[in-house]
Amino acid sequence: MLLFPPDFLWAAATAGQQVEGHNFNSDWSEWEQLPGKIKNNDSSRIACDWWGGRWREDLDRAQALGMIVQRIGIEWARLEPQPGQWDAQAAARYREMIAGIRERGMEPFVTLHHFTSPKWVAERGGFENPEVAQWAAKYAERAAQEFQDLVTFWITINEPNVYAAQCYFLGLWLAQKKDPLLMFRVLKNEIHAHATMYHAIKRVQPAAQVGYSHHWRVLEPLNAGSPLDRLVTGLYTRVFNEVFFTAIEEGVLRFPLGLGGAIPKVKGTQDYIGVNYYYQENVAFDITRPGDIFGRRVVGPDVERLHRYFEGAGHLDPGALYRLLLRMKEYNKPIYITENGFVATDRDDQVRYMVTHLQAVHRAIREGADVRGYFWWSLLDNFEWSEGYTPRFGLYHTDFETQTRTLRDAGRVYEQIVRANGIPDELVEQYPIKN
Ligand code: IFM
Repeated sequence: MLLFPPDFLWAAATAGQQVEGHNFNSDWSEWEQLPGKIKNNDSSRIACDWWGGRWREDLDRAQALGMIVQRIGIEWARLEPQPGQWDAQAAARYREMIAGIRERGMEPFVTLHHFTSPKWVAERGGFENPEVAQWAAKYAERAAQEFQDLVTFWITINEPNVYAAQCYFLGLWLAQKKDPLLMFRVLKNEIHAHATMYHAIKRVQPAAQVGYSHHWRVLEPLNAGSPLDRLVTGLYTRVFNEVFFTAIEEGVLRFPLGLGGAIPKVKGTQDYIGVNYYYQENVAFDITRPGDIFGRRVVGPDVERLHRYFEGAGHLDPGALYRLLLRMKEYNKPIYITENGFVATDRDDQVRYMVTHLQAVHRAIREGADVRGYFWWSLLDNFEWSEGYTPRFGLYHTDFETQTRTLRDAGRVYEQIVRANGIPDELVEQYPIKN
């Protein structure tokens, strides 16, 4: 048995817009109604119906699997539907939900911003507007005042780098702009927003543990012998993986070409490191793509098949997670893997992914990485942004017509691991880690 440390936090994660439904006041809800934005014209109108009360039965399911933590999101758009106007009813419903996590013996991790903002924020320019840092701080302060007796662990912003890239570099979501310089501005505003949220929470609740969830995409040159592939990979790595993280750790904004500079006020604004990791990707130089800073992301032939299930799939590489966790050691902070997961397919890919990636985590812990928790994405199939209901990451299958849930093999295997606080030998033998 590959045992994990005692008190290791096992969890599954969810996010507000993806499970709640009925969230009509967010920028995403408005945007997704435009034709062609979401695959199959799906919408998050009902999603998993948590706002209709189904959070109760799904938290029962999490408890039944033996989870120690439940990660959820709360929606800014519900809590502050107009600037400065706090919705007491929405707050009361979230209180019930968060208390419900505790009542089931689990610890809540609560995300404040998971890609979605109130419409009024979007109308004022959203993260393009530097004032967003002040708006977000007020929201975070109010949320901390409201829920401080129930919540110790806060995640300010989920995957700020993904948000900036999807909306301002790839031009796929919400603002749908393809403008690298604007993406830098948005990243900078997100960095400030995170830091002001951090300080706002700490003022109310000094003992809170506050961090954010960074999406790490391990990027490697398609052809390691090509200087141009290496150059463009370095650029992508810097912008996607490093800028946000080093700003928070070092107080320096390291944009390429010397753009950026010192921002000492944001330094040290994370009590733990939140890691979201899914896969590795290759990057090739491509002269025909100036708008993509001359880069092309390449997906491996081994996972082409998986595109039927999840278009984002790159190379599945548990070794990349292991290397990443070891690299995080130098920051001397607790690490929580706030997301890791894979889609259900017609084979055992989900279980294989889980068991091999957990072996990578175990190996990193054995070699000194202070990993304190692992949160599978996701507890149940939910609304996967512009991919709609096609990719299915759940430990539970969701039938969106009838809202019935069915436990998958991945859920059964996860329960076994969680209850044993380790990976049983037979699973390691069946799914050995290759790198
Ligand atoms: O569903 C998303 C989540 O909202 C953010 N991280 C990646 C997940 C899978 O794509």
